[in-house]
Amino acid sequence: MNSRQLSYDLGGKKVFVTGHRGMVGSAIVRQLESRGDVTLTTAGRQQLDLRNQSEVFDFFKKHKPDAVFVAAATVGGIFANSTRPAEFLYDNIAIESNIIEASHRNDVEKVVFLGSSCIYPKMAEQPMSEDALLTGPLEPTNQWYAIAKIAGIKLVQAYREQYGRRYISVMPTNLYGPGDNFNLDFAHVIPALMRKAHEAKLANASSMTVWGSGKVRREFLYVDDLADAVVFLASHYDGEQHINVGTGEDVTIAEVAAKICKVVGFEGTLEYDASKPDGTPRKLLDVSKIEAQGWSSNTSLEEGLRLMYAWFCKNIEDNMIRG
Ligand code: GFB
Repeated sequence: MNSRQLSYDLGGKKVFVTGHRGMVGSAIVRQLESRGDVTLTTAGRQQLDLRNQSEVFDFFKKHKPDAVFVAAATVGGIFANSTRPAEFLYDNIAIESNIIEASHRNDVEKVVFLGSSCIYPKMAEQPMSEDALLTGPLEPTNQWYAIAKIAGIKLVQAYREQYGRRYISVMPTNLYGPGDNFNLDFAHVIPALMRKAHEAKLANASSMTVWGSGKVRREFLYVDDLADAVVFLASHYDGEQHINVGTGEDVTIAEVAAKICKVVGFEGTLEYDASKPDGTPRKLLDVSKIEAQGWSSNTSLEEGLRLMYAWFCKNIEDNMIRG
């Protein structure tokens, strides 16, 4: 990948990946396993409720990780975000506060906190650079999640400033890939449309529904590319400012819907449901900072969708699809 000098060597370390059953956490686990030189720690929801401070403090005291990836979060697409404001705000503030404070108390050397591109203002100049944070009002459909993630960035900065911790924040663009949530009440646009197209094809339906106008633009990053970036940044980045991770390219929802239908093999028409929200008009990250560090994404949207659909087909047969 890159031969730049390491700022933190993960080799030989005990690494706790929170949220390892989710799409992002499981991709980070795959990435770390492929290195073969770290000892992984994970904990399922039954074993550890990350919203519970005393459980988290006890877990850290017992397991003493050297490095922690904060991939655990209450997440969802535009519908879940706008209908579950309390869960999106409370759960995420509790999870990140507990993990970061527990990391500090137990002298964790490196924390990588993951946020989201929805931290930026709704009308931020595009592409959105890291400096756009807190320069304007948020998109209402995901303001609760965004506020929680902004609090996480500030926690990381505060622990750096007050305690000299080498913790960092990474802001991914919209993600998709194996392990995504296909439950239509929670799903982001790609898994939702993949599932709808698959079911429409099996039912020989003549059309399927796409929410909103189809005209808004989103940038999509394949989750294994994100995991590669996150592990790269853990080793090579130690800045106080959060850092964007994306592809630097965006498409309209209509364009991504057409690509999904092609990969799935659904040839019917798309009907746009204007009663559903569009959300933010455009979300494209400025990725010049991470590219200057020596990292860029390498999975095209077409290739990522093919890989994701192959995973979906295999797992739906085995009844392993969430939702
Ligand atoms: O991916 P998505 O749910 O979230 O929606 P956001 C993206 C766009 O796709 C919106 C449209 O304009 C949706 O109206 N869309 C079309 C659909 N059909 C569908 C469908 O069947 N399901 C869904 N879900 N969307 C989220 C935030 O915003 O992005 C989170 O709510 C987070 O906070 C995440 O930041 C990355 O891109 O609008």
